[in-house]
Amino acid sequence: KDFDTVIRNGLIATAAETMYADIGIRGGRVVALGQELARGRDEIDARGKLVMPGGVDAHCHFDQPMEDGLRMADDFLTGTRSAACGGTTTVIPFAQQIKGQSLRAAVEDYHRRAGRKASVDYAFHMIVTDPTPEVLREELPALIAEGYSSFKIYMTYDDMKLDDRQILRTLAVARRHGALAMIHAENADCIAWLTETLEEAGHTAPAYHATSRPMAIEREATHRAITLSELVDVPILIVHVSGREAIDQIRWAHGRGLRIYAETCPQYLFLTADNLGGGYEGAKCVCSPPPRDRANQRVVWEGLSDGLFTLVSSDHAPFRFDGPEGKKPGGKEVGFRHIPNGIPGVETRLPLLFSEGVRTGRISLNQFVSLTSTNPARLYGLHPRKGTIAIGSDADIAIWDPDKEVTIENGMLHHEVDYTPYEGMQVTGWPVTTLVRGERVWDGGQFCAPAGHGEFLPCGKPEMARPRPQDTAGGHYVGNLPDALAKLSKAGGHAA
Ligand code: DUC
Ligand code: ZN
Ligand code: ZN
Ligand code: ZN
Repeated sequence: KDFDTVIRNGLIATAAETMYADIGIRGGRVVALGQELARGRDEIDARGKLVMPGGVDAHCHFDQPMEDGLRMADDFLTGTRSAACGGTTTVIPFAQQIKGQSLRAAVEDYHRRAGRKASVDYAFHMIVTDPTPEVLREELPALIAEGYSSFKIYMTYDDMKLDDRQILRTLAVARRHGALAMIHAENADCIAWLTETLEEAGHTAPAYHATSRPMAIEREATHRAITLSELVDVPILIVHVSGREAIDQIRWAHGRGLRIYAETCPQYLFLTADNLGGGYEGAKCVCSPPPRDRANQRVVWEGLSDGLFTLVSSDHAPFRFDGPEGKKPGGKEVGFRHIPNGIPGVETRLPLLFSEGVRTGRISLNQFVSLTSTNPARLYGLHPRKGTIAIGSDADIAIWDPDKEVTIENGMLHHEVDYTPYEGMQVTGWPVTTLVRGERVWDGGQFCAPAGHGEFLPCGKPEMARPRPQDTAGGHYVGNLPDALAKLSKAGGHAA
């Protein structure tokens, strides 16, 4: 009945509750929540602190080789280190299929990349770029069943995009086998035409990246993705939603009762297209879709507070600015077409959202936990092991000093990128201790994870990926019950 660790006197916030309680941890799990718990071998005094489930960053890129030989600065060692120091205890990066490659070979490749390097737990989303009959019939269903229950589909980028028919076929597999499809919604042909038109006019500076990807092309692709999802009758997640027009499409879909989930990222709350201007330094904020303007930032904040968005992820895509393989390759300024798309942010995601979201009252503390931890865990089949503080859940916990004032500087961050887009921003509130399965990985300003502490997490088939109930009359439909109940009712032969 003794504890390995007891966290005492903190204010615990989950997606559903806020309570004063102590947390007893044994064997890496939460085994007691209560008052005046017995002493643990290790005691953490959280008086005056906030105790929250560790963040689940369900969209980040580590060690993903790019088309033109570009390399990411963060691998699973430095990427997960940065996550841990920012209060994130689970990450879900991508295993990208290269066209011509089998999906399984891609997954195996990324397991090798992860090796024993991770300090926080991790799962994988697949990226399906080559949905051959073999992939759709054999590999994808098998991999979904083995714990890779989500995948991303691109509507743009020549080396990754699927056409609408390929998307429909792939979504049909998601529906049949219970996976969640994530869609990058931008119209590839519009981008290609705008890019060549800008280049012909000699406009190649980073600022034109935003000009080449206006909101209309995200709006169109978002609407098309919704339509494809409706045809197949399967929920989808629209990733990295940047502003009003895409949000309007998603609200329209919700009005029709469609299960369209939406993700946004800090860049759409804290950056604008102006950050891409002012010379080549603007390359530091080149990501896709591009940041919009202040009015769009406000609409994204509204979508967070009113529940339009299911989750906030970093979309950490770690390219250096200087150096041979980054945004300014070999010190050379390149046209916007050649600037790798993506910005770092796995460590700053939670503090930025806490400071500008919770402290200003735009979202509640419980919404903060939902958006950054509980919902992503649910969406990807990791709940209740991850994403909450409850008896039996992994002791993945971030202890925050809610009043700590921090000026963000790249030097204090733990990624390998040589800049942060948020340099100089002032935030209030920062995680001071992070535990992964009960072990300290970040404490006293030090990264302190035991080497290779992070484990691979097979994901269950997410409840949220199920199609809408077709017939709820008479209560015969069990598809909407939580997994455990559905299993019970099957086993007991008592399904209504
Ligand atoms: N999409 C992502 O999800 N990440 C980086 C670049 C992109 O286009
Ligand atoms: Zn199946
Ligand atoms: Zn994307
Ligand atoms: Zn991404």
